[in-house]
Amino acid sequence: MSRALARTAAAGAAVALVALGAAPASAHTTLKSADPASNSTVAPPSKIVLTYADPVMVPQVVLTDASGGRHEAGKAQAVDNTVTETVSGTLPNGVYTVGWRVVATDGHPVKGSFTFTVKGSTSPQAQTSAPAPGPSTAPAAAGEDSGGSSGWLWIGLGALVVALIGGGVAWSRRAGEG
Ligand SMILES: [Cu+2]
Repeated sequence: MSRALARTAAAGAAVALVALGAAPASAHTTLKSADPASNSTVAPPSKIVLTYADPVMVPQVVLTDASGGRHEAGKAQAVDNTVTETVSGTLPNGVYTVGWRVVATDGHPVKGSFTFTVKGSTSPQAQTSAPAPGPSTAPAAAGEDSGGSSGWLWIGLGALVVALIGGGVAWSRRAGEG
């Protein structure tokens, strides 16, 4: 078996496992599409639109930049299967994380997050100084890390983790109040 074929087979097995694991015993709703789409690069959006497989209620959407700054304007609105969150102002270029939470008609809360990138914005960067401090913010200039992509990946993952933790805390607080 060729190496490529083996890799394909392994990937296929992994996908099958994931599909099996993700197959819901009860049908919670799922996010079908988003605008801006996950991992897309877009001009500054005026709103975030999330479309679910089922009608949803009690929507919560948090839009954070890489520094943790918030960019949503007002509360998210749910109409049938669609949740809309207005974006505050014009987003500067950068990577943004959308964290969302909804309650489906079966009463089960569902949440998730994704990122998108804003490019071609005329809005000045809010912060051009150092990114959020961390133990390894400065990768060695001439290290074995030949490409910048893995650095960006880590920054993105870090931002995602921060957003998830922040969102989780905010949501659990709100849940506690309610
Ligand atoms: Cu459910």
